[in-house]
Amino acid sequence: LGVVLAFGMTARDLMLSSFAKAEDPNSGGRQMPGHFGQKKNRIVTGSSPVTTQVPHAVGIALAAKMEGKDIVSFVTFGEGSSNQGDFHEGANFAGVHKLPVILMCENNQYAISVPIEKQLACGKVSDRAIGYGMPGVTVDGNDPIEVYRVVKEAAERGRRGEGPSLIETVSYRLTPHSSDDDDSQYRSPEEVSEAKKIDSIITFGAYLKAVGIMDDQMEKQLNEEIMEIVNEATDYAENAPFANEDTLSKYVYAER
Ligand SMILES: Cc1ncc(C[n+]2csc(CCOP(=O)(O)OP(=O)(O)O)c2C)c(N)n1
Ligand SMILES: [Mg+2]
Repeated sequence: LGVVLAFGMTARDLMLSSFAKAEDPNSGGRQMPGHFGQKKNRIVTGSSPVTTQVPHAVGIALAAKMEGKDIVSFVTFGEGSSNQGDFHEGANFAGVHKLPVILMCENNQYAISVPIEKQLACGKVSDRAIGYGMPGVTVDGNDPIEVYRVVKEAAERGRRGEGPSLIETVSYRLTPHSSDDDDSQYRSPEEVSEAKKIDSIITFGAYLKAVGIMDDQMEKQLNEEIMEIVNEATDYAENAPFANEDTLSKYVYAER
């Protein structure tokens, strides 16, 4: 959500997707929420099988290199997804051909019910970078400034023609994987409540106050403004029409 909001998607776009309405820019209400795609903001739609997006991003970077375009493609995936073949094939191809792509693994320490210890034989996801001839870094995913710094560095590297980078951002999944998932079966409530204390909404807010950029009044105002945007987007999307039946077969293969 954070990434696509930064790329220009709006709260209204996201709510239209959640309510599966016709005006949803991601898929016209066809895909599950979270399957982002929006041409005007250059967000390429993702598929449901995890990690298919990595070869897609590498292919886009290859096209950019062949066409001499000054772009860097950016792709995210989970730490569970970093065990799929698609990650390794995509990373190897990008490394061999020095393609301008940033591979960002959002390590939230769980793949549905499987904890990180049962996912990786190496210590960190970023350890894998050396095997594919690219730099790999692990940063605190709850620290927005640190994440910004390493992504900026990776983008500059890509633009200079030096090839891909692997970034691992470590955070924690604060909710169950989905509404069908009972996370009390595989982790303790204490573990979750400890992680909530270091969520970046709290720690980054405290940092902004400590350095004198934000005060309580500004925080209150910001929260009220955000709430207003979210409420407006929710009302708009809830009242928007569903797709008409005669559009049922649209976008399955191609539009003529
Ligand atoms: C190829 C494939 N296998 C299984 C699934 C079912 N599935 C959806 S999300 C998920 C876990 C992914 O974990 P991770 O990559 O860590 O991402 P997270 O959800 O934690 O961000 C699984 C197994 C899938 N979508 N695709
Ligand atoms: Mg995960």
